[in-house]
Amino acid sequence: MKWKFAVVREPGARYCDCLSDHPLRNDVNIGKARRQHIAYRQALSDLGLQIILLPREDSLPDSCFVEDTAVIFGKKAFITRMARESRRGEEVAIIDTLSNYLHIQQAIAPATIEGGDVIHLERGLIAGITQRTSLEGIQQMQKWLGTSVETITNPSIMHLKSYVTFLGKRTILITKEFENHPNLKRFRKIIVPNDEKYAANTLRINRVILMAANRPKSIQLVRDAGFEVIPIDTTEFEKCDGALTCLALIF
Ligand code: CIR
Repeated sequence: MKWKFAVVREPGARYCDCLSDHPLRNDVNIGKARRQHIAYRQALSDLGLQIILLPREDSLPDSCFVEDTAVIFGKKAFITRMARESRRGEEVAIIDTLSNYLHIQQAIAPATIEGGDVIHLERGLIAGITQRTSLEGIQQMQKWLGTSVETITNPSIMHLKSYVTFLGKRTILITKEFENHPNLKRFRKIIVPNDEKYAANTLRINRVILMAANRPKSIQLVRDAGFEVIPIDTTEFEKCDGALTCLALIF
């Protein structure tokens, strides 16, 4: 599957009120966040993706993290129901946009699910049952998308993809604590150093891997494993508990 489009949305006026447990959450620089967002969009565009830039949502602090609003597979999109009240409503503009390209269905309460919990493999998906995603959310998604979905349960984490991402070529980048999970046994694993856990969230655009620029040891490990890596500055998204995949819906 070759990705063609990236839906993105710039941080809005209330970005500094984002949900976050990061120690630097009160130190977010919105001007810098927007500059980093422009560079991110440019990198995706340079890789051949058509950028679909949504208007800012100034009243929704976390609305730049568009990944969480939908899970796309083939010609279908499953619109999620986010766990946190303050994020509900982010999906409205996403539905408007995606319905121009894809068949859409929405999650039904009380299920919750967020795109940050869903790993796309070459065939099928792996989904986390976490603080943000329930088993029922995954079951609804699986029914609509009609593909195989394996699960990894860890109720203490926010999103699975902060710990595991798929790089292609049967390889995953992963933090140590998930290394021995039975549903990940078949993959070649690259383990991020303990002081670079944030690096585990990578964005794969066809054959190229985007990685957080300030995690050099992990970048080197991925390059040594034969992947092309583009480092991207994400400091102002990290402070809001966001990373590279969170900022785009790719299809
Ligand atoms: C949140 O807590 O919901 C946002 N501040 C961060 C969401 C990050 N999204 C992602 O990992 N997919």
